[in-house]
Amino acid sequence: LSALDEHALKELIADELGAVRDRSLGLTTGVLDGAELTAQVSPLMSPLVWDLAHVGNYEELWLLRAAAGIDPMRPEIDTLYDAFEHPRAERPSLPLLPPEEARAYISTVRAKVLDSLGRVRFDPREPLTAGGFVYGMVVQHEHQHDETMLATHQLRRGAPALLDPPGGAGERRAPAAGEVLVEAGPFVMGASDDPWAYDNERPGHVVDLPAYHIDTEPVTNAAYLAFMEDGGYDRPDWWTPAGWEWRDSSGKRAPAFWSREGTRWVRRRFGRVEDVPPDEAVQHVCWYEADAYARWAGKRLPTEAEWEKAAAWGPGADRARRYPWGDEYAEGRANLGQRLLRPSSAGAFPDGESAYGVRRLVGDVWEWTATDFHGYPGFRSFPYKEYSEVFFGPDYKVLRGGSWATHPLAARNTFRNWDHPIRRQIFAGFRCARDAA
Ligand code: AVJ
Ligand code: FE
Repeated sequence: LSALDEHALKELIADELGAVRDRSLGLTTGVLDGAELTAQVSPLMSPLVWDLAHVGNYEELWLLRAAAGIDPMRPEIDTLYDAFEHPRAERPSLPLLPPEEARAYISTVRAKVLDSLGRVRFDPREPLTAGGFVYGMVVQHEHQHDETMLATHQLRRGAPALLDPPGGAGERRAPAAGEVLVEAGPFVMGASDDPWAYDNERPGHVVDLPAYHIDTEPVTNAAYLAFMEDGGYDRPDWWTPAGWEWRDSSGKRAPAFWSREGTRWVRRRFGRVEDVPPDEAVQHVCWYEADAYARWAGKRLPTEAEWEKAAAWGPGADRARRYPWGDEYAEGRANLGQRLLRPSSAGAFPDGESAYGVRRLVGDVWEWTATDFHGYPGFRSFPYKEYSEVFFGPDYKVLRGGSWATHPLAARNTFRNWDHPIRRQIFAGFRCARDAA
């Protein structure tokens, strides 16, 4: 990105805006009828028609009003699509634009954005547009909502609406050895010169870590099942007090969407019921479950610094990589971008391993870390506090790496996601770490 001149960058932006819109429409249009788009499948989620108009309204605010100085198109609807004015549970009772109107609104916004793109100057002294930042922010935002819409699809009941894409995971080799040692020493955490990095990834700063071991692959369903069968949910010593309380009050004893059929474990995935695949990365577990598993295994969750060093650094490295395998995104190195509708299995994507030999860090499942969500030293909110700053504190745990549903533009070694430790609807799993003796 940094290497592109303004003209080439604008062509890339126009292409990426088109690609993300195709994706959003593919999750909403022609796959579900108007009633289903307007319905709420869970109080945790918005009606899909809210997400659809919200991405267009966000685009209007940032690309038409802020970047291009164009007057509001429909200021009266701003309040409906402001995520802070209306929590998700309230959204179905708002006078939302019906599906046809929502599509018309977002496509009008888009036409005006493409029309004004050529006139907006990417002034290096103007942080909003430097390097095309605000356009990158809007593209990433829509991809993030597409992932949220996939979580809504997964929660929904009824006949399957989404098809598994053709192609599959590609080559699978023997899983890498159980864990690797990451030697003690400093690395550069976060981003300083990535023009599309979010505020919470900045600034890049040196972090010095003691040596640790980290799992080479995410924890599989088979391994998680071994924890369950060993009384994982019945022994308080493996759980934190808050985790044990969650286990009591929720009554959960298996990952979300799993159920027992005779002697087999099956799972519901986008409306289809199938055997739980043993080698696939476990997903739909909350932080408390991941943390209890790690203690059962004699390990712990990695801190987010440990996760990022394992992904971005390497023996003898003097700079961080953008992805585990190198600086450029390359198709086939990771299970990203909805190329599958599920995580891959241990041994898949061997060419995506990091310099330390750690696999499937990016893609497959978001990985819970031990770390609460906070700003890095020298953090400055940009361009608005409600993207990340208002979430800093002990209520949210950081997740890293992106899932199979995350687009490559919103998945990089420095990218940070966060959620409450009880949440299971996101595509999250984990891997373990331990101190080196
Ligand atoms: C970064 C995934 C926690 O969905 O709440 C979307 C992303 N921010 N719109 C969220 C986001 C504003 C955010 N997460
Ligand atoms: Fe949003």
